Amino acid sequence: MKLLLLLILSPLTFIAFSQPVPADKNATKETINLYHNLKKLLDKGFMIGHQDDLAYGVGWKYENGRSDIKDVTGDYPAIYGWELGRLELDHDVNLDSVPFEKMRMFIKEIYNRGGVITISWHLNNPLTGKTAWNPAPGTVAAILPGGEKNELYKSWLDKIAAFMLSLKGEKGEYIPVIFRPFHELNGSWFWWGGKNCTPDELKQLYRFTESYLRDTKNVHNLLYAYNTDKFYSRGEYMERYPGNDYVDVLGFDIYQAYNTASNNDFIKLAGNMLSMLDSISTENNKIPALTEFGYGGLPDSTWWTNVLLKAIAPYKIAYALAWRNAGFKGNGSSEFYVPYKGQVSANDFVKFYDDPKTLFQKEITKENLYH
Ligand code: BMA
Repeated sequence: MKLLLLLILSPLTFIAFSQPVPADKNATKETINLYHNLKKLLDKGFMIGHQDDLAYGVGWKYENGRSDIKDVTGDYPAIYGWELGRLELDHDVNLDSVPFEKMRMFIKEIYNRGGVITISWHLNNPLTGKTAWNPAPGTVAAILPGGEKNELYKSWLDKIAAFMLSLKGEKGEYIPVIFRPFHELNGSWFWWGGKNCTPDELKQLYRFTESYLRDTKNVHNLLYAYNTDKFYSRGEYMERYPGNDYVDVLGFDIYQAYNTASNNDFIKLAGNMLSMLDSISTENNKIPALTEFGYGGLPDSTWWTNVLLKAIAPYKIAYALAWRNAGFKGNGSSEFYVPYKGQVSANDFVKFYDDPKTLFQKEITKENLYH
């Protein structure tokens, strides 16, 4: 008995049995629960998600309860992406015209039914005042402490903090969010990406941003996602990694047609990346995810089961998030990444939905991810 007690209390035993914790050591109870449950979920399958799913789809906007994924499958996605670009400028709507007030309501609705929320931020370039796609050299250095735009950047983070802290459930608890700032960080199209700053500057920016939100603004309902674009080696993936103390989710973005030519190319490229992500995540005890994907216009009627599912099924990922169904634009072009009713890949999407590995809202509600 004494021996047993000794074993239970010994610090070594404690270390051996203590579970990893989120990057934010003071994360709220619901955020910690989400973190552990996302890890457990890896053995079951992957949540399928969609950017702006409840706000609009192909041919409609702001229709109560509507979702292109629900129109096709009868069920909502399990995870939803939202975007804060232009919140930093005090605009009422984001860069894709979604009102922040509506976004807040959608997020509460999703949380109430047990769904998961992830948020990106295509923030403007704080140095030039132009968009996120203005890769002016020196921008990252300018917003770090000591830089001429650090105060401005902090005032932008104040607005992000206020938004995150305005997300509350029915008991007043903060709604957990997977925040993925500075996404596609190895590509050079955003001011924070690729050759537009040094790897060390990006690491400093990531750490500064997180410490400011967490320790200065007391935001404790965030899990943090580190997110590259396509990559070809572990070295490339980790080159800008801010460190295990700053990251919970490891992911990358991939688009067919844009990043790869054929179906086989996509399966191969995604497979190579997922296999590297799998081992990096296991070694660092992180949650792997496909943070953004798509095949614009979905011209292939069996893409979901014949390409995407084949690419991801052999690997463990917590979720895969399809990009937004912006719909038809004035110039006759269109942008969408999940089928709408009648779209050529809609029937195949239902097969994809029926696959035991893909998890949508009905399955995820049962998982009680916040408890
Ligand atoms: C891009 C496109 C744009 C959009 C931007 C930010 O991939 O969807 O239309 O403005 O993302 O959400």
